[in-house]
Amino acid sequence: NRYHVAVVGATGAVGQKMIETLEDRNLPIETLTLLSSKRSAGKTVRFQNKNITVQEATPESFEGVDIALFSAGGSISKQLAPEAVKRGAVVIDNTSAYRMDPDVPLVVPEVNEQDIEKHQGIIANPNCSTIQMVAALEPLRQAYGLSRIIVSTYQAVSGAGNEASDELRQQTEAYLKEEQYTPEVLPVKGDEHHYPIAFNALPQIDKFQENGYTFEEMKMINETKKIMHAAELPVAATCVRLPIFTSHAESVYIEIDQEDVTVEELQSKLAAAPGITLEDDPKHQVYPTPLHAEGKRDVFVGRIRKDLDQSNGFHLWIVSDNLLKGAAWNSVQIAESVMNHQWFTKN
Ligand code: 11C
Repeated sequence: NRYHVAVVGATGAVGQKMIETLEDRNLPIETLTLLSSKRSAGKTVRFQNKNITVQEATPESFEGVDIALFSAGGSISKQLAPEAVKRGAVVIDNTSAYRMDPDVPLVVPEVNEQDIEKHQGIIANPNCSTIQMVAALEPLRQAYGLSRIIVSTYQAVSGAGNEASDELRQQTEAYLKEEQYTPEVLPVKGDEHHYPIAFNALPQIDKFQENGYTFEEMKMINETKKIMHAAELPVAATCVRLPIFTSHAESVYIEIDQEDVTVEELQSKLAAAPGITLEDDPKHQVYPTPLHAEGKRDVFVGRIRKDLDQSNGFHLWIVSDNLLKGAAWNSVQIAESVMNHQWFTKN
């Protein structure tokens, strides 16, 4: 079987990585349709040695499409994902539009691939900072149970799109030349105040909610519970943007359901887990960093320590490329899984 695949948001930071990942994985793609807003339509993109012209996304764009990968913002997904489904496509949506919808599976293949089977046309791809955390914690949850998660993130600007990466580059140059600059994008486009990101740390990712948490923090909390099927699991998050172009890092504290588990046991579970690379050798200063994770598909884990006071508590450092496992690669993994499903190949 060969498939007709569409990418919506083809010129964005994640869309570009989706196209590269589809090519790298050499999927059975008969035709690739690249879609965007009117503004970006007309650009050309290389795929499998051919130039493909990006077209404006309309409901009719999805005629004959088998799988549509969406990453063009929540409002585009709200508007066009149902149109794609109506025309027979399976939508893999990388926005927050449908993630908490009870009829939409929210999937990290290493954790809950089987949820894909319950889809009704749309499968949601979680938020980047959620994906890398649950991928790393699931092997430990399987082995020892999990009774608490407290996470602080160190997130890259590319999570906020190409505009935010451009802002970091320009501000850094201006700062070093001692020139004036006016922040316009971060922390959140459209919010009243903007703060410099160059040489700074911003404890706000996405908009503040009524409860004082940001939407990014609430995504990490709510999505983790949904993906792990653990509505009662206590999760707390603090999300911080740093002047890093690519890869999110996370300091994660967990409590497991068992006492007397050793760091070495956790390390061996993670070393054997799919999609995880253990980089944890403090004697030789081995641990993951965002720069080193950039361009790689795995989730990297290091700095595993037992809490000094809480006998079932551990600290971990989790790093992954936010545009790959956090977005494009996880979406393509879901697409591969869909292609391998009996119900899909028969259609
Ligand atoms: C960030 N995590 O780093 C966000 C980007 O819900 O898919 C991902 C937004 C989303 O700004």
